Amino acid sequence: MERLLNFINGELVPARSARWLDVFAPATGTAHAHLADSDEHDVEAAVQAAEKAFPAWNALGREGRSAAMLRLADLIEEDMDGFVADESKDNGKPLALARRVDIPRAVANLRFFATAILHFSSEAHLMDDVAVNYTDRQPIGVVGCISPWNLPLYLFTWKIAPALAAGNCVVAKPSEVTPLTAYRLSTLCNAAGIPPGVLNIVHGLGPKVGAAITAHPKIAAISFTGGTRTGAEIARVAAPMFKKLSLELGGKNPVLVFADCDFDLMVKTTVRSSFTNQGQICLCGSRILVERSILERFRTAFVGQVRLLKVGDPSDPDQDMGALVSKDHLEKVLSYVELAKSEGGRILTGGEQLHLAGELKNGWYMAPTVIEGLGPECRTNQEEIFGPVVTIQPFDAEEDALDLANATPFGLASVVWTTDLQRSQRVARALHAGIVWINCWMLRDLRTPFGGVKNSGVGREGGVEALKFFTEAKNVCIKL
Ligand code: TXE
Repeated sequence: MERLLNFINGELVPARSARWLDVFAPATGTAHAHLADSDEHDVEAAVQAAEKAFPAWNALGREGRSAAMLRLADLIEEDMDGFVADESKDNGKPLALARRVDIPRAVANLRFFATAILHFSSEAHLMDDVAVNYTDRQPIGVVGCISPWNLPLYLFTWKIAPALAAGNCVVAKPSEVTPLTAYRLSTLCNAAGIPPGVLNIVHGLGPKVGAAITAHPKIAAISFTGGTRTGAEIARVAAPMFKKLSLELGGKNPVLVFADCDFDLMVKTTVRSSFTNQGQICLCGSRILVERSILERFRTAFVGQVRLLKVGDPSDPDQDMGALVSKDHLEKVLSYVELAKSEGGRILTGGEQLHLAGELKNGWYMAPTVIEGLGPECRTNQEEIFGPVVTIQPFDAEEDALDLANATPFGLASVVWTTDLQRSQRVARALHAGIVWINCWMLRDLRTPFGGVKNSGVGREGGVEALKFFTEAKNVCIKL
């Protein structure tokens, strides 16, 4: 079985403990690789390598760093088939989705920040003829990037790219559930001309490697995407050390459907926003709020289309959905279906594990699930499920829709379906969310601020926000 090694100081090395973890293929439920089971000693080696590499990487200047990152993007693109196959195998997502979204987006992340840094500039504040202030934005030094399993290479590169472009050296930890593509990327770094120690990838468990990165006194900033509980733990440890923190956490995103919407486009897109990547995207809409006058029409059309979704072999281009990421996660999602039933919910379709045949018989598949009949206060409508499960709730007036939409501790994304321009603006302003999509979903411009409010996180990623996060602003005042 393939051994996935750490990448420290430009070298592929096993964990110092010489221990290994199993990595599973969700499609078949079988182990397909062994992963370095690292700990604080490996993190320490990575931090030392990063500290040593920092002055030269910074001195390379934005053009030099940009060139190396662009070469890395090219090398990933040249190996597109390999990356796509690995991402699908490791995560259980359809191969076609990895080819259409995950890997091209990872390439785009690297190219975007490699070129954004060339245009990044800072402010000057003139005090009439008394003095001039300018803002000097310097890289922080050594930074930590911790990423989750749902969009593995996409979110890994979304963090390391701005960090590296801004001149930092990185100690990164991909999810232990889906480490394969970050490992594949590490095998290309030397050929891309990224100097040893600039990007270090330490594999292993969150409570060991992630916790060691969080607590390390020489890692001055942490960018994290993952569960809200983990985010709170990272903040608990890092805040008293006064680290910079960017936390992109969970969501319980509402989809507001008004009667005046473009009905067919709305239904088609809502099927996508509910079940893309088996519902395992923090931006998926999981609470569908429908104006009562079209409730029946919506229910019939939506459930009808959901029943047509094909769940099966991720490598078969005919399938719409693959497997859930792990056995534990499947069990967690199924337990929410039981909870929904006990809370009085009616399962309109799905609700069960799917047992496929042959090689796939032990894979972790689940039918797309639609639930109705639950109020806003129940746990099903309050907690992040992060799987192929959505609920439908009716509303009468616009204010009721907003009350329902804002009635959770989360505030990441929301979707509004209406052709009334005034209403769309009003509702967008009143939603407690970091991102509002009007008559669309997942339309992403990498320049825009990305992140959530309330328990969905702290800080914003994307564009200039990310470059600002990965630099420290120093004001220099010169008396004229
Ligand atoms: O996430 P974790 P998990 C949500 C989703 C999911 C739940 C748990 O609801 O069911 O979170 O998923 C590392 N210190 N999202 O368990 O544990 C971990 O190794 C430092 C939403 O996979 O938060 C991994 O690299 N790091 C989400 C990363 O944190 C720690 C995407 C995320 O893992 C750590 C994924 C610790 N103590 C899950 N413990 C989104 N919003 O996109 C774990 N990690």
